[in-house]
Amino acid sequence: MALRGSKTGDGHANVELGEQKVRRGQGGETHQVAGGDVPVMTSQQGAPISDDQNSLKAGPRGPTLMEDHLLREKIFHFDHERIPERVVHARGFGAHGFFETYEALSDITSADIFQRAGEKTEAFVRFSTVAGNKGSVDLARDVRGFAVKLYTREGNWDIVGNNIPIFFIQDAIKFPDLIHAAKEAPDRGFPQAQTAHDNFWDFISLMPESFNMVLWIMSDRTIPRSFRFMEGFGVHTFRLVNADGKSTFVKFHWKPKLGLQSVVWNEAVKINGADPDFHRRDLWTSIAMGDYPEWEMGVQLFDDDFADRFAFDVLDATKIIPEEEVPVRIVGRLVLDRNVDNFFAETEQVAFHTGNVPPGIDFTNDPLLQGRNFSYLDTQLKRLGSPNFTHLPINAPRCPFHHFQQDGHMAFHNPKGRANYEPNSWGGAAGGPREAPETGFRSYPESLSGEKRRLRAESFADHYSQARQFYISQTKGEQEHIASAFTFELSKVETPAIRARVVSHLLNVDADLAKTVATGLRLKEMPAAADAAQPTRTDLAASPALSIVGNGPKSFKGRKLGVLVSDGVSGDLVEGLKAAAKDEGALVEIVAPMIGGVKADDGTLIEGDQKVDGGPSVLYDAVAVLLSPEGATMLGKSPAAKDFVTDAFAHCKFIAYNAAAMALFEKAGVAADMDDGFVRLEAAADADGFIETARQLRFWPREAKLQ
Ligand code: HDE
Repeated sequence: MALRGSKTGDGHANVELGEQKVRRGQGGETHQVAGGDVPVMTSQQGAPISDDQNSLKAGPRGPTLMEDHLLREKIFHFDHERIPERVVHARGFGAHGFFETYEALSDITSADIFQRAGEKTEAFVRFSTVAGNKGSVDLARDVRGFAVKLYTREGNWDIVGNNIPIFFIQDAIKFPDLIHAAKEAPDRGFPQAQTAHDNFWDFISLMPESFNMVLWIMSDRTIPRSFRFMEGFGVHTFRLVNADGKSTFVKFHWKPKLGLQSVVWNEAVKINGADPDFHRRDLWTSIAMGDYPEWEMGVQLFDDDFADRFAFDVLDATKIIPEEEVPVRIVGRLVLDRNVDNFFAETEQVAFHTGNVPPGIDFTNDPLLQGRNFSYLDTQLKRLGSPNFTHLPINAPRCPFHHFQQDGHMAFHNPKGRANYEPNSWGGAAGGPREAPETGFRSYPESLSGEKRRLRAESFADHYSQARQFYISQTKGEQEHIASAFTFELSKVETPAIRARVVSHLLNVDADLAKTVATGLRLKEMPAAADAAQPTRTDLAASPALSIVGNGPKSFKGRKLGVLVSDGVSGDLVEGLKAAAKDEGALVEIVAPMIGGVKADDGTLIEGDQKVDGGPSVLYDAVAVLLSPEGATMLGKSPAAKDFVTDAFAHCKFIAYNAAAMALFEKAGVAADMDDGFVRLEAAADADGFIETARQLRFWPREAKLQ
């Protein structure tokens, strides 16, 4: 069998295939090549293909023949490769892993996953941004989706959450408006993947209920350093129901083992240019390296009494329950330990649905959750094209499943035998599956009454108190970031009246914040405070759990150090730094003038991971600049090398350096004795001290001086 397609002189060939033989085996024809057997290429129907380089023609320069069934099949399939992207959360990245139950919760829920301590359950997680299209950038200022599918022994359980514990709106009927306003304007098709535009702020400023969420999205929560360093939340109040039918309210949390960390806005903007895939690359790489990201599952459990006592309605998805009021009990862990084999088959085709709950877990009347339960099946049908999307391996339960649903596009698992309905009298196995009245899913029998009306409960009317509570729970630096984010976003709003309207709401949150933003925008005059359905409560105590900086990890584990080097650098120093980082569980990348690397003073070659203009310091958590005097002079002429230093400085990163590096610093307008964020390395032994210092992640005191 000829493999080479060079018969007509097109020059194409599978170069690795030199000497080979074809043989027939169980898996079809294979070629024996140096590296083992590779399968013979076939059509979709399994027919072996002799020439995949040339279409069928009448003469070498003649027209292509309509008869070419192989060309037709190949192009036909290609033309149909795309499916609709998700209407929200289009850009995402997923990975496989497992959930491990720490302790049995059988007194609280009959959910099988919580019955046996130490049990592991297969899991798939998809992280996402909300507003951007599938090809948009990772560091958009946006909420991150945190959707977890747990393949439990009693059916799939999807916790379709976000990295922020609340939402913009209280009622599902407003969701299409919210998303329309956030996504690109319909007339011009932009701006993409950002909320810094008129439509978003126009809508938001007419929806006071969104203001708690607005404070969260203007915080650094929406520019996480990586998926690995962010929390996840189920958002709504759910129910856990035990075998006796007793219900306990629950809110779900995911706490990252590596602690919380975000980037700063100027850094996010630059990362988007330097590496639009920053977050997906980070997750992929850490899993590929065996550095498995991990989160602990926490539950906030409470009863009707607490719900009645609590200052807000537990059915209102725009409110948190502070951890200080209801502690988060840790009940298990989620580990991501396997990258996908195929992005489309797994990450793109995975179908989450809030309605996927096993027995023992149930819903509440949160009107947003109720709307979601209605929505997700529609979206799966639209995207995946068939009600049989559950037959796809990524969506299929891992436990046995039996029902009488049948047919439809792409049906893989139709019921066997004659019975495809019930009740039936065929008896025994021939009769097919039967209900399980005792153990099957039973909705919690909450008693309900009320007039059928389009109403919003009075208990949902306080829109600002928790926004204020969130704001006062932040460190001073974090508060400044919030003010800058508002100022930035509103500066992109072209209509001055909308800018002022947003500030009118901020007056109900915090007068200083409103003033800072108004000043930053140069508003002509301070607007009056927006009308509030209920006055802002000032008696809610700060919740320390809400600060990112306050809950930092104090470790450089899982972080990335970028080392800018030149020819003549001390090989010892670089090795010392690499060893210290490795001991901490951190990653090092060498940034060199050329990708081929540099020659160290001892003659060894240090290979480059990035060329200097491809490895800007925004890609790293801390940097080191280790140069020879000649190297420093040479890099002093490179804008990319100077940006490496000025950006690391401006983004409050810890900077290790050797004496020679100071010549580059000078060219970059940065003095190494400026603050304690600089650490001088004289010898390899100093490296440990630097990594220890870098555990603080950022040298925040510098920020105040930069203003
Ligand atoms: Fe979603 N949401 N959503 N959502 N959502 C979707 O389902 C919807 C809401 C969330 O990685 C869609 O498969 C409505 C809140 C995540 O595949 C769609 C409402 C929260 C993901 C949909 C909400 C979320 C989605 C689009 C208001 C946080 C990505 C594609 C009632 C708790 C899942 C899809 C993934 C996806 C509808 C509100 C989280 C259209 C109607 C609140 C993480 O069905």
